[in-house]
Amino acid sequence: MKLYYAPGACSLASHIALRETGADFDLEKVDTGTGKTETGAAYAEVNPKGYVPALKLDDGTVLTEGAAILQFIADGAAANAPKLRLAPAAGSRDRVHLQEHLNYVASEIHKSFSPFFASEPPAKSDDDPAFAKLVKRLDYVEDLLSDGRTYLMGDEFTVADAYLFTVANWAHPLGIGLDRWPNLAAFVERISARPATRAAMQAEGLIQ
Ligand SMILES: N[C@@H](CCC(=O)N[C@@H](CS)C(=O)NCC(=O)O)C(=O)O
Repeated sequence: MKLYYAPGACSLASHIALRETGADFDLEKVDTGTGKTETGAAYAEVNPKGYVPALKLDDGTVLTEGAAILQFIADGAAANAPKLRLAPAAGSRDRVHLQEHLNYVASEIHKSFSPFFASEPPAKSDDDPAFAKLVKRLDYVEDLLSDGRTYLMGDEFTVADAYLFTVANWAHPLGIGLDRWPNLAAFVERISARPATRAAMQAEGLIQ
């Protein structure tokens, strides 16, 4: 299987999850600006949506949408994946809670960060509506983590943590201090110290 990614983009969550499972996979870097992959291939032929991540399976099937890919990885991308419990069992109530987290990270946090990557980003000030929205979305996870839980779902690391880490970590390159969200800041530190996270970030050239 092959993960199409862009360094530090939301595809990092899928990359971390793959490394958590010990799955055998290849990486292909995508320049979403030019639409070309590092081998010179037209990325639109892999994923007509044009964005990362995409996961191409050995039978040629291409999976898209980070939240779906993460659950695929948790459910069985490697033989030992189900044992690792990176997602609660499909059909369980907890699985729905995981999907709530994945969807919240995708549609509320991830997309609230997006305007800050634009060539003319909004002001990082509480008076700015885009920034105020991001603050509100991060306030929610700060509150959730304030009960002392280690991970979004409690004591067990899941693929939702890989995704929340990936997007919350964007605060650093964007110059948005996480000091006002101390529980989230500690969460980001915790996930960044995991061997799979470090290995994925090293492979993407984000850390030494
Ligand atoms: N709905 C998609 C969104 C993925 C997405 O926003 N990918 C960004 C990187 S974080 C991207 O490739 N942007 C380039 C583009 O949209 O052309 C998902 O959840 O996987």
